[in-house]
Amino acid sequence: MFFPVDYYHIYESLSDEERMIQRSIRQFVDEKFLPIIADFHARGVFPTELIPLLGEMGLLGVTIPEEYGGAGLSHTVYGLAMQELERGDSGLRSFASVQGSLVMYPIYTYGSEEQKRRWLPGLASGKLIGCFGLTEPDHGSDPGGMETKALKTDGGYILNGSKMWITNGMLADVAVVWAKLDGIVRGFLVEKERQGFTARAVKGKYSLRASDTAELSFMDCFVPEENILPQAQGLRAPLSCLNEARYGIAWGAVGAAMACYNEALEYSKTRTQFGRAVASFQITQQKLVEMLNEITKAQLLCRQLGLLKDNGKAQYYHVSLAKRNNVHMALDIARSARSILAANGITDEYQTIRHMLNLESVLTYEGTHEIHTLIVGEHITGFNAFK
Ligand code: TGC
Ligand code: FAD
Repeated sequence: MFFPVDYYHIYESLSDEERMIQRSIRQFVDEKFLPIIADFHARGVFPTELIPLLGEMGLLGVTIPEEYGGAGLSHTVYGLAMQELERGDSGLRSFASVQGSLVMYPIYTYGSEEQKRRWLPGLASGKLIGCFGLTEPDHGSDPGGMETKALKTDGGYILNGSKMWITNGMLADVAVVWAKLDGIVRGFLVEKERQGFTARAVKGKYSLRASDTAELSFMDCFVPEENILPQAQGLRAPLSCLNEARYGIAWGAVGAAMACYNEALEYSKTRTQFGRAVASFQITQQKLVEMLNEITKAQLLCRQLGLLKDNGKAQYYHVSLAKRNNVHMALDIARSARSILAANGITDEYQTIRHMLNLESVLTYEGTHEIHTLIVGEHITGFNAFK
């Protein structure tokens, strides 16, 4: 049973509609997702049967206009949605954030009218699945060094190269692939059946087990002229998509932290040692208060970031600060919660260790903790410390 964590009544400042959406996603996670996640996590697969439901609830492309099948809602609603989904599992939020922010957003922002009409409604309903290929085996934090190349040919382009760690890569009907054409980063829509395009599952993950992760390879893969994203020119285009997804992660991580805090709090009240509830020991209380303290600060950060974004004032460095803070805080909370659950906390009878392991990936993807430090560091000092 999840008891909403809202020590400062932050969510009371939401509109009735926003609170209603928050409640309905919370209910979906409690009723449809939490009962099955331990099994999917153990088997290392994503629960694909929930995808149509995610579509029906408007969780795929929350901010994409309704005329293209999206929900046409605010960034604040998008954030709340990601928070509720990640309270279930980071893999569930990953699915929705890749589909919405990394596939639908670039098609909507950089695509032709035909591309938008062809892809967005199907992606919004979950009938089609997409993935986003930026990272390569040898280029993670430094995507500008990518080696995947596109060569102009009659009627289209030939792609060669590979992409690594791609969420939804095995499931995807279409991949948004970033490659250099004449030295400039461009985006291409590659359908799964294209000759020369293969996807191979990444095995052996201890983190984000209930998420599909793949390596994509392109060997003389032809894509027609109409598959290039006409408005996407340069590294700025994929980085702008990351801003959208990082924003959702900043909210999502708070959901994972709330799940861990809630579980540790409830456990500590019923678990007794030395004839007393472990919640009655000062050190346990200190851990719980630290958790609540950090969650409350992160909630305030999200709320304000959402308002900035809805008012068109959020900059990429605002997003980086929130992603950096909230994911790090969530991982700390997961570890601290696990210590309260002690031995029981290492099993899948409790959610905490699953969140803890997932958050190791979340700390790394969408820009590592260090990269976000340097993004904010460059903004406040004016010195670029990347290279
Ligand atoms: P740099 O020279 O700084 O910038 C190149 C051009 O891009 C502009 N720019 C941005 N534009 C929009 N949003 C941003 N956040 C931007 N950051 C920079 C910049 O102004 C410039 O524009 P122009 O017009 O002058 O050319 O680029 P750099 O090569 O020095 O790299 C900068 C750096 C390190 C910050 C960047 O590359 C970076 O963020 N690295 C981290 C890579 C990353 O986050 N990868 C994520 C892959 S996708 C993923 O992980 C999905 S997980 C999904 C899930 O499962 O949930
Ligand atoms: P590296 O870049 O090799 O970094 C290694 C270490 O060096 C890190 O600690 C890093 O912070 C540090 N470092 C690097 N450069 C600097 C510097 N200049 N200063 C200081 N420290 C530095 N990518 C996609 O394109 N699409 C996806 O859908 C996707 N999904 C993912 C799903 C999962 C489960 C995971 C784990 C990753 C996913 N990624 C995806 C890839 C992810 O974005 C990269 O892993 C991430 O950007 C880091 O790259 P890397 O792992 O190659 O680390």
